[in-house]
Amino acid sequence: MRAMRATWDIFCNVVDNYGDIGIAWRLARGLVREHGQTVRLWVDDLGAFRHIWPVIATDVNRQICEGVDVCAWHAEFSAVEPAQVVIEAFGCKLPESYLLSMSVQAPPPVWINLEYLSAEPWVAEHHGMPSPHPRLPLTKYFFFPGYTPDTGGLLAEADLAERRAAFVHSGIPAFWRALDLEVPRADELRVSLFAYENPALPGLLDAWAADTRSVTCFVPEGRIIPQLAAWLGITSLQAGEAYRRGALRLHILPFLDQDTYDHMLWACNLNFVRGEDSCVRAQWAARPMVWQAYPQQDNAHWDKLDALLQHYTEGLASEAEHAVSGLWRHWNGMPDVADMATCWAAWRAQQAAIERHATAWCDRLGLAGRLTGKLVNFAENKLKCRVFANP
Ligand code: TRH
Repeated sequence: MRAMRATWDIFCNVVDNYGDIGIAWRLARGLVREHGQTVRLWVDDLGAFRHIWPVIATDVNRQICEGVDVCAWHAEFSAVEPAQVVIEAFGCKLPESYLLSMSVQAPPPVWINLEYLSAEPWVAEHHGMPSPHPRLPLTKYFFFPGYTPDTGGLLAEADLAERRAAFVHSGIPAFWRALDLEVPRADELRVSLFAYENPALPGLLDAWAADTRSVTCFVPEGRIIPQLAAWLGITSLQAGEAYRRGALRLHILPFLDQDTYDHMLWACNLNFVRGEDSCVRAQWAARPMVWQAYPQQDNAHWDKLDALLQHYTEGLASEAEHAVSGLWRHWNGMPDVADMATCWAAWRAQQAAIERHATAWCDRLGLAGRLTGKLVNFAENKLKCRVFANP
């Protein structure tokens, strides 16, 4: 059934890094392309946006990109008529004047706070909960992405599996050649590394350098670069450079656009990812992965990590389960874990089982449902109720 065509305003305040805009952009594109919605995306940091989507101009107030009306969100917010559905991404505060305009609309817009993804059990209980505004006649709903059908599901395009299968079937050699890199040798392990600063990094690089088979690691430019340079004993590193230490070859890449980054995840044998969006993309890549959770105060992210690990390792035999958990936990600085050399050796010994599991996990992920479609249904149901209440 075709969804009702509605207007949407998505507000994205870039707090840190690329996850906020990465997710908001994926959602905006999906709403337009797959659900025929009319979308305005308000972004307060077009520079961060341009990093993941290089055609974005940073010096204009409005631009159409992939059918999305991309608007610069300035502190001085000019009056605009609110859309029928308003998404505040990750609890960003809507401009006061916009909120007031929302409150005098009849019917009022459907107002949704899109929350961060977590595999923790409380997510399902809170998904869809209303919160009336203390002063204005408005209600905000909390929409929680998640890994089970009773949550908001996960971001994924309808044709994602099909595109990935076609790429894996015939696109991988061309992908490496386009980056000016050789096609992998039969016993070589290709790894992508996207990470925050991490005290566990030198141990991991040492383990790779000491591996009995070749390990090639690709690092898009970012926060981990100074630590890599220090490990290499040099003062700086730039995209295009390559180094060899023992079995390890390191390639520094430019930061890729969001779609090319997907190809990287599909082309590698193992992906180190971080935060939220790259974590989900790595799961959809059906390749083994190691997740670095976004560090939070008092190590609150450890609960998030354990919650995902619990889901993710379901169905793995105990040795493979220990190998995955050990590497993830060590990478996230958790206590009572073996040293990195031991964790890496355990992972290597279980690699084949972990690879099979990554494919099975990807097939299971679909059970949670796709976030964009669930959000459209949620908004559509609320809109229908409002139309009937305000004939
Ligand atoms: O950049 P992040 O660390 O973003 C984080 C998280 O979302 C975290 O949960 C949030 O609280 C914090 O920001 C504020 O990691 P994340 O979520 O993986 O986002 C990275 C985005 O960058 C994702 O959309 C993929 C994209 N990307 C590229 O487009 N090209 C690249 O080369 C790489 C490495 C990533």
